[in-house]
Amino acid sequence: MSIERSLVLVKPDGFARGLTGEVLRRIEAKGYRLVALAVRTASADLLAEHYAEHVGKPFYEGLVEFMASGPVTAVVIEGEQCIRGFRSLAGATNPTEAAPGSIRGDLGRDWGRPAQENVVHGSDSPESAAREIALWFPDLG
Ligand code: D4T
Repeated sequence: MSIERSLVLVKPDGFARGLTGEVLRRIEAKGYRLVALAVRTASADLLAEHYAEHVGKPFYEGLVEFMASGPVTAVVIEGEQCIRGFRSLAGATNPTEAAPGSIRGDLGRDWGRPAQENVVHGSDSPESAAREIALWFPDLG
């Protein structure tokens, strides 16, 4: 058994479009448990830490600007292999290419803006999940 936790974000595009409930519905329908949930607008400092691995990449500035542009819903989910499971639910990073049936494939698209607006984030490894959960939910034991 490998019970994991993952950090999911409904990004500013998904939040603004009223898709938080739909994303949560898919997570719960899959069978994962919600452990913590908060609506907040990320500070520049939080985003710099969250996206530290992308510093210097051509899309970094646009990404951080987009992620600070409005509220997000931050969620900690739990379940066996939920890190890989949620990434599968989310679909490919590029919403134009994400498979129908996935969150990004069904709900995302290219809006012709500098940052890729792809509705959700999900941690990509147990190490990233632990780091990201500590950043977004410092009080969570
Ligand atoms: P996140 O981290 O948001 O779950 O996305 P992924 O894990 O699927 O993708 P990523 O780390 O490669 O990219 C992080 C974030 O940057 C945006 N992005 C990415 C972008 O705006 N332009 C790009 O060219 C790329 C590669 C989308 C997700």
